[in-house]
Amino acid sequence: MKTNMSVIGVPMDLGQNRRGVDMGPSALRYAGVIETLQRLKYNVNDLGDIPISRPDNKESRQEDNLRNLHQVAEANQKLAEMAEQEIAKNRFPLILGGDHSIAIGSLAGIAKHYKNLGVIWYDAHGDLNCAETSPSGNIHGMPLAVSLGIGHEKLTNILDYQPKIKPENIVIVGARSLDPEERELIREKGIKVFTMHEIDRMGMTNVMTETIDYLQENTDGVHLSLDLDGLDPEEAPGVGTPVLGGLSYRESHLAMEMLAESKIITSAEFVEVNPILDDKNKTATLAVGLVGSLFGEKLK
Ligand code: HAR
Ligand code: MN
Ligand code: MN
Ligand code: MN
Repeated sequence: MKTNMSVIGVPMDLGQNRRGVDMGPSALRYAGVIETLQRLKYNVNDLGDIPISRPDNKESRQEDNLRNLHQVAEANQKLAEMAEQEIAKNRFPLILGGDHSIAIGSLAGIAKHYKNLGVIWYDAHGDLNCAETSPSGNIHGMPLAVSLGIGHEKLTNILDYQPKIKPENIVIVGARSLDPEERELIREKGIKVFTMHEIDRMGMTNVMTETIDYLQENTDGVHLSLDLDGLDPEEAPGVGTPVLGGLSYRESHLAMEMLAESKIITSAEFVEVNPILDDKNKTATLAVGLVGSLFGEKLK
């Protein structure tokens, strides 16, 4: 991994309807994310937070089943430009959310630099909806579909190219809440998914070994998009859409450590930390522990 790193905070909560996730970047900084990276000898440039425009009351109502479309698109445009620039400077982009709709901008900026960007989507959800299939109208349930070129033009065409990624370069880990049409899309596109069922049966070691082997073969970089709701809500309670039966702290540490060893990760984001719903910053603290493992923290 590169020694030079740029941290970008994205205090976004408009991709869903629970306030508080906009404070995710602060909670992660408070929990010591920057100090952790510095201790691991990274040269860290904290670029601060991207400004997010608040919608006025009229605009905030759901339109075309895409809540806050304009503000979400605008923020993701800024994020895409910034992520793109940091990679151009040969710096590793580490993005702190914010709700998961920010993966639209991260991937738009990052994928520009790769022919075959791989993506590990560590999440309870598939985030493969579009306006036509979404049960909620929340854009944080759509970023993976958007990156495949499926969805509203304002989202799919950020930085004027699409799709950002190919279905065969995606691995979803931790899925346990997939909507019917998301399952169909997964089948149709042949997206690799390790649901909780497979993780229970195979164990995390085998899951990550397969994930790493699979992505190493055909990709020229791998983005880790880690949604904290991939973990079990008992260990990560500070998330807006908790789903029982998730990945443990230990399994997640192991996954991060295996990724560190493999050296395949070229960009990353940690999203959906909501300090308002949290228990004394437990979830942000856990997330910072995972950041440490991903970037090479060792026990001995
Ligand atoms: N699938 C549901 C929807 O589209 C729930 C999505 C919840 N999403 C996240 N992101 N927290 O993973 O509304
Ligand atoms: Mn998600
Ligand atoms: Mn999720
Ligand atoms: Mn560890």
